[in-house]
Amino acid sequence: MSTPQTTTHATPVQQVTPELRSWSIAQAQAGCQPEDVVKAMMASGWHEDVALDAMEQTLRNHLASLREVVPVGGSSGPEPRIDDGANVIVVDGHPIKVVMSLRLPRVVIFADLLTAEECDGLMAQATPRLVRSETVDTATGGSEVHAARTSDGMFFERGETPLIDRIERRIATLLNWPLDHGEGLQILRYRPGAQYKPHNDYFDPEQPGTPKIVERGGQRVGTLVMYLNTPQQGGATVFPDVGLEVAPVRGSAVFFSYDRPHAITKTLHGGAPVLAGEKWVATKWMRQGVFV
Ligand code: PD2
Ligand code: ZN
Repeated sequence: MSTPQTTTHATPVQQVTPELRSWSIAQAQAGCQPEDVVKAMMASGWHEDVALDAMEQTLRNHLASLREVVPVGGSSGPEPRIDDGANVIVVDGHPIKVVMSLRLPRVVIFADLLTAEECDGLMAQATPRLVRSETVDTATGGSEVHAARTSDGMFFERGETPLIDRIERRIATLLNWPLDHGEGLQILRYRPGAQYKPHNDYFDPEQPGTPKIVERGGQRVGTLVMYLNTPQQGGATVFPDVGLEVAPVRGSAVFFSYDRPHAITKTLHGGAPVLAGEKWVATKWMRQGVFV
């Protein structure tokens, strides 16, 4: 490892520079033992006691800053009832299989959330309205076409058609989150080569456009991506922080939630490039409050 140098070797006063601070946090996040980091600092000319103090102070400040990122809307968010070991959840007579669940990031994968007819119906209703996807621009609160997202998409109004209304009610029951806290369904179509680079679905509190975006319904607290077809090759939904890849299979879905708008939720995710065939998804984002 290459350690940021001390400001001087000549005087006993050594400064903990911002560069050194971010370097030691990065080492800790990469799984390095604090004593190895201190050893590397000493090899670069740091006195042992100064290196230990710097390490302790940096990590203490970093942990305190994480505590300040408060959960939105209390501690509970959208969550399926599976803590009793349920392998299948029946919603209005429709059996949905639980395939996998992970605690951090909070991810649950479902199979048979949608029927083949429902997938076909959503694609057919969306097709005439597909346009090149835009990404929310948190700098301004508006949206813009972005190279990170090379799909075509559209939004339905909540409850826009009987099919959409039925699916939205099923999702609300499955995830125990009120219907009116959900954004309208978004449909995306990826052609071969299209992808959605890794991003977070919550709105970055540091961005100037975020207060305007969250005026409507508050922060996002959960995402459900439903697969409407099975691409021939590629197109997994990926979670790079934990090396998870969810294969897109028609009718199945991946749910993930984030109780605060922060990287500690480990919900960074993306849509890997589609290698052959098309990929169609429907996304439901859930807000902290009523989304009108
Ligand atoms: O299509 C996907 O797999 C995907 C990946 C990341 C969708 C979204 N994000 C999304 O709709 O937010
Ligand atoms: Zn996303």
